[in-house]
Amino acid sequence: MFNINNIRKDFPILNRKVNGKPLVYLDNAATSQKPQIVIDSIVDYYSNYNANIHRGVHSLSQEATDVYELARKKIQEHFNIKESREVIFTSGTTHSINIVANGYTKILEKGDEIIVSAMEHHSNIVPWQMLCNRTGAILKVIPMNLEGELILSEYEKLLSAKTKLVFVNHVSNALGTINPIEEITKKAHEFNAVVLIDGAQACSHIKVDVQKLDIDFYVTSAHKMCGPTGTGMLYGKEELLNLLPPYQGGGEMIKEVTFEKTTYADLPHKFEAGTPNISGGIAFGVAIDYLNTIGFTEILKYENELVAYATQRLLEIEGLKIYGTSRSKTSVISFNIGSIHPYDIGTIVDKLGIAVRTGHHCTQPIMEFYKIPGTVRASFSFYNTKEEVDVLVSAIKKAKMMLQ
Ligand code: 7TS
Repeated sequence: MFNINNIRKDFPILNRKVNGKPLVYLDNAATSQKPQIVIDSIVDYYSNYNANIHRGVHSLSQEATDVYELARKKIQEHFNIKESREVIFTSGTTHSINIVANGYTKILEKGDEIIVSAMEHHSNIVPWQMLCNRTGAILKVIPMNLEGELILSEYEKLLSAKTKLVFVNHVSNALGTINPIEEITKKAHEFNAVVLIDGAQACSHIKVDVQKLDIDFYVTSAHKMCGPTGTGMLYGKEELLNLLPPYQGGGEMIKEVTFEKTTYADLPHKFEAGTPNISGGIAFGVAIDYLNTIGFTEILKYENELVAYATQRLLEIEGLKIYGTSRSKTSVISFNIGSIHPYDIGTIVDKLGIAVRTGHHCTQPIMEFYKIPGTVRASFSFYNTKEEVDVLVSAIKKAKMMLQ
């Protein structure tokens, strides 16, 4: 049973005050808070079995390796990934995307086309622009409508035999739109294009089955899923990962090294050079267990109710405009009030203990589309409450009075 009071007790930070007021944390799209069980798993690793992995004959190293590899298994099962070697530990979504973008340097040819969507985070735009610069490939953009939905008829027009790669986020961090990734993938596959889905904003709300959706690459960050920063995942179908050269050279990614020639290790180690974030990987697995114990059906149901309530309450404020009104959306509400600068609203509500993000949210093309400098973004998690929404709404009313 979903019990909000018990859930909140799992997160020690939710008890603290900020600027003398109880913390109301509504910046979950930037990073989620961490339950005690995840924090404990990091302390436990460093207190009890800290050792380097995959290399020691000694017991401590074996133990650390086993727990780390168990975390890989948990990730594999959670995303219904066929083989554990298709799970690459990375430092996060940005790192995962860069591994793939770098890998396609030798595969793409001049004139090949790459499609991204109009609502990508900069980390799902810039690496592909850099790839285009290296290869002479051309970047095309799926446009969106005013509600913040991708225009799929335009996407279909962009697809052709020249399309090699398609990159779309599962959920937009600035608008909350849930994109129809199954349909996008199916259409791309009709042209033999490879699809990468940026799941950074989706994985804390939606359980993803990469085999059912037939996704080629799926990337995410642990820190958005109640896990620690500095850890993430690159999932890729084995045959695609095998085509890519390693991203970094170093220890643990080799089979044999001589001064004449190096041969590379098999998956997943080919992409995991050097000592990884061991405690981070372990805690990522614990975070996934934690989310599954609460249950994704329960999480989504609760969050949908919360966001519906927050939307209704925020719209009581005269002049408040929400950006991102797709029928299919999750826990993000981006808004402005008249010509008041979002930064000013963010600063005033912070004095009242409320954490929201203001600015362009690393999605400048979206801001350009709406012709605005930025938005105030309240992003919700399953540990937020309707009472916190009420605190936000009164704080914003107060800010509006002060700023108008
Ligand atoms: N893709 C999306 C959709 C994101 O929302 C983010 C981070 C990233 C990629 C990059 O993730 P990282 O873990 O590698 O940094 N988004 C945000 C945000 O909305 N506010 O702060 C970070």
